Amino acid sequence: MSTVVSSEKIPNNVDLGSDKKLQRALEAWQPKFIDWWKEMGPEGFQADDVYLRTAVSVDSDGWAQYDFVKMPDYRWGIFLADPIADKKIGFGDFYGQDAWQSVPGEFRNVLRRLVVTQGDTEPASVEQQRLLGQTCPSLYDLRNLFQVNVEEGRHLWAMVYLLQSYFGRDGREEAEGLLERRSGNPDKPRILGAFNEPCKHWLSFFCFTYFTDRDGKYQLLALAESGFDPLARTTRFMLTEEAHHMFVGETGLGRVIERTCQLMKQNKNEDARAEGGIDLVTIQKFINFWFSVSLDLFGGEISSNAASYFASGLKGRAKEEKYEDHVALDGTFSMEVPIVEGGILKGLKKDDVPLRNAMNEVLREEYVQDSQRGLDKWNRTLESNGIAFRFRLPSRRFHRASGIFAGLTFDPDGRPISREEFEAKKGEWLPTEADDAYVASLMQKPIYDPKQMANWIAAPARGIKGNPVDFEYVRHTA
Ligand code: BYC
Repeated sequence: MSTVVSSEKIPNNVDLGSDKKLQRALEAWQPKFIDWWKEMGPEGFQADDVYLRTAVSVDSDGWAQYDFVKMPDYRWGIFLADPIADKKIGFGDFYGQDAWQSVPGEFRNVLRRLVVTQGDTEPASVEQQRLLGQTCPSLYDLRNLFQVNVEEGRHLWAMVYLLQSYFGRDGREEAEGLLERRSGNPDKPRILGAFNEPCKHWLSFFCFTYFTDRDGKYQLLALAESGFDPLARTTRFMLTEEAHHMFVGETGLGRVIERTCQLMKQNKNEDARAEGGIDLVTIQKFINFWFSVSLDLFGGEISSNAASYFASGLKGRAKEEKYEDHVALDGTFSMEVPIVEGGILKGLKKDDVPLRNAMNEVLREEYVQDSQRGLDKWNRTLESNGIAFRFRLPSRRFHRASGIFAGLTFDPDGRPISREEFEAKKGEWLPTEADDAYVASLMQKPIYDPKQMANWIAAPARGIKGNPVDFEYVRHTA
């Protein structure tokens, strides 16, 4: 197992001390990161003690420690999963050859772009969530928000480490750029669509951590297969932290739904809004929104970029070992594609796409199936409460802004419809301004009393790391 050095300015298990040039570059970037964190990180809580998990090793038995820490003092470190001896490239044209320990020259630009795209999402999400603390439903949730935020910060460090160590001057410039772009800023937006969407309230936050962080899981699984070994090892360890983010989303939405059921039952018209809760139809609309913008994050259904990432061994499929053919030169992937004539959507037809060009869709398919699990669970809650409503994932064609369905109009069942019909019905399918305003209106007052929980959400089943639910997870000094 690799040795962890925690005493240095930047905790790490990459023997940073032996590479003075790299160490200096990262130490020069560190204060810029802290400035960015103070400006764009959680607003209003930087001086509070927060009960946080900090990665201290990559040992699966005890990789993290829990303690109170002020967020700007969080020990953001660099941790790579332990190396695998004699590691080989697991897919693509170089299948079976030795994994790369340095950047292969011919793939330098694409590899850098992949690392930058991944890295850009991490600070973006912190920016999207920076005001949420001010409307928190409980100290338990406030702490979970901050846990997610500091770990996204660590994931940024992970990508910056790769840029600074392996990509020379361009890498250093890209590392600066990661702190300069801003989520939702029209002049210097974040790279990918969903990371410029505002995350105005906690319902969106839970949908984001359920659906958008799950894209993160699948992208990281695909990068964890990379033939560029430092990227594979970095992303493998990031996945350990990512699991908690999706837990926050899944249990967060689960608790909102549980509470809605309670409120519906106590109202003679089953009207959750009348009881100050979030009705099921509104929750479904937010699911439709965040699921569809997260589907866009997988890239085009038919993508020569994806084919070349795969061919060159840079980005594989999630859990590549479960496939038999790791070269994927002969196979095809059957998918439905739109028939568009004269700019008008006429219908759909089946198409067999060369497998390598369909790699984004292969990953998206697994993502869709994984996303369904949460809905099945929430539907069981509805069932056990005797409520007839059921949540559904919309079709992957619905409300898409990138790929072959971009700009075309489908209903949530995936049926082609006219633009007029879409416009007329979109308020039934996607959150309206009024829905956003209603949900936000429930969250005007933050709950800082550890004994309390907002009315619109049920308490969690248990607290964190054996502590009670009403533990003071954030010592907030207002
Ligand atoms: N928005 O061939 P195409 C996470 C661009 S989330 C805007 O269709 P490709 C996290 C694309 O860049 C995981 N632009 O797609 C979650 C390309 O531009 P260029 C993040 C988009 O390249 C929560 C062009 O359209 N990780 O970790 O096969 C909290 C045509 O591209 C979008 C990664 O994404 C979009 N939605 O696939 C915190 C992994 N989609 O190059 C963190 C690294 C596509 O022609 N990234 N475009 O200028 C990749 O693997 C790929 O870049 C993508 C796109 C899968 C994103």
